[in-house]
Amino acid sequence: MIPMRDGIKLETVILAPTGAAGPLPILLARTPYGVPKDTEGMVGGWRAALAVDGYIWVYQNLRGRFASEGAFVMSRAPRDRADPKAIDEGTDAYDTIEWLVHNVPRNNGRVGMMGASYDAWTATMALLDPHPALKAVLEEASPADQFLGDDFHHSGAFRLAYGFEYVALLESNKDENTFFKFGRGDIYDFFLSMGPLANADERYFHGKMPTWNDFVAHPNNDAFRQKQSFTPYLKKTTVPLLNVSGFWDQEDFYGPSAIYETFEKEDAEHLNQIVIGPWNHGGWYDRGGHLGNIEFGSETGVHYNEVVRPRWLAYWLHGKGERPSAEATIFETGTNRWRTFDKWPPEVGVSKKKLYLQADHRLSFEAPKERGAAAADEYVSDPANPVPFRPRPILPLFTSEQWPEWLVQDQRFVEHRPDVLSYQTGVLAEGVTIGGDIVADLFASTSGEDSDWIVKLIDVYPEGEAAPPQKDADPKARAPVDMRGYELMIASKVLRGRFRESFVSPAKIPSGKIVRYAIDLQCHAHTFLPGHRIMVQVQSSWFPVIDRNPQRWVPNIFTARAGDYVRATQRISRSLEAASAIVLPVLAP
Ligand code: PG9
Repeated sequence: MIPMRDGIKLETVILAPTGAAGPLPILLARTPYGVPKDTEGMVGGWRAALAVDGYIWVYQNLRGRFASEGAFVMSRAPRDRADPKAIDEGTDAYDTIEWLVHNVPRNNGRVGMMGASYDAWTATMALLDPHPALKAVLEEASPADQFLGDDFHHSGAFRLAYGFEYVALLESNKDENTFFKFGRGDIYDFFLSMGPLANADERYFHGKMPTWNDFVAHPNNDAFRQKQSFTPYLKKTTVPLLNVSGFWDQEDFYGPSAIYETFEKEDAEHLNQIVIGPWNHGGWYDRGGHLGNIEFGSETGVHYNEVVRPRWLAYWLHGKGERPSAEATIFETGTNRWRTFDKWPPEVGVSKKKLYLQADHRLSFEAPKERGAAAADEYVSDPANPVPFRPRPILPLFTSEQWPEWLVQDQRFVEHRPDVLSYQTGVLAEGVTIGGDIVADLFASTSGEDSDWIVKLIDVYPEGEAAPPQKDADPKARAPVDMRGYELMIASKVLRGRFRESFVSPAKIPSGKIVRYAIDLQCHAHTFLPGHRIMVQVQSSWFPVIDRNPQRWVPNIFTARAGDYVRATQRISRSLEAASAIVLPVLAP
């Protein structure tokens, strides 16, 4: 139980190797999920690669979790510096490091903080006031902004299924992680029959979940939310920082890129670097040869676990080896190769090319020729029948294998719904490689007063005859998957229309008017191979990963009533004057 400056004690476990030749550095992880209960959980699996160099492992429960004293506060905002008694995750990290370097026998005075997701967030928060002994921070999928792009909201749209399950997981019981009991097999059905969002609290949470109460009280990016996003506080790092991310991270893909970008503004000493692999949330811990049905041609997780991470830590914490120099280490999917860039997103050799939505559900690099309001495609978005985000039944997120792989799900399952528009290029004669930020430039109107716009960039695999079954196939190898016609999402994002101009002050959409929306689909590095097609899908619901937009104007969707959820007719424009397109960062071959 390590004491903090305000007397609160935090439950901490320390595991030091016996027989080490000399003093060792400390690797500290601070977690809300409970410290490991056995030594296997502390040093086994991917950690074995680090045992070669040797580290003292330290795991600590955050305030108010398990035996740690004090109160747990989800995404605790940085403290008020005018208050000398105030604490935050930065001070708790500082006080822990201070105690460790003075009390743990045979440590070498160097501490690294690391971990994934929430643990990565606490590691990054340690940069608020880094202890002098903090010599490396390795954040793997840290969230950076819970309103703009990480777990709880995407561009202001609420991530219903995740927010609901996560709040129940962490705030039902201090002493354990509690999985919400849905009492049925399909959460699409559960959330749809729950009705308006207000029923979540009325029926299940009864005002007892602080984070749910905050969702309701702060539906916009107000001062409370901005305070939780730490990018405004973190300007320059004096501690080497490796940001690690996965292109198909279903929880915190926004965070690492945002943190990296924040510190890049002032990084003359080249301390801030980024790695992005073809992973889901935590996928780098696995072997990483494939994600769902998508093969990567090599074991990308093994490469990261056995080469990239150990070398980076060994240099900064043991003073061993050469200083890892790559600014950005990025796995380009499609061609399936690791690449390094001097800058991420790259600027040299990149041209922003618009891929336009055209008549007959085509997509092409030429601007459309048609003019006028008739050059549009229409669908009805009905909150009573929202588009599922993956094929039903949709199982509870945290206790099934569906959630970690939903972003690589074949999108054919929705292609023929009348409320999903799909546009595609012809078969590509040459590959198209993209690297960097993808943005949808959407011109759309709605008969409603608010609307969600979801845009997906998809790689469509070639059709053709099935490969004959392999006679001498290794029975232990993964069975080959028929990938003909597979529709793989490369990037996807929602924009809640009310936030089109400001995330702070939402505004009604003028009904029936064409409005221009910039939808940030974040970054990717990918080659659409010859023989493939590029596809864009547009839709207005993604349920229940995103809550339903009522489509009638209400000041706060968390308090909308059943009658506020109305059908709306959506028109996606593809005229010369209002040319909807997806803007791709095309890399020179
Ligand atoms: N994505 C999880 C999380 C991080 C931070 C806040 C809330 C949720 C996690 O995997 O830890």
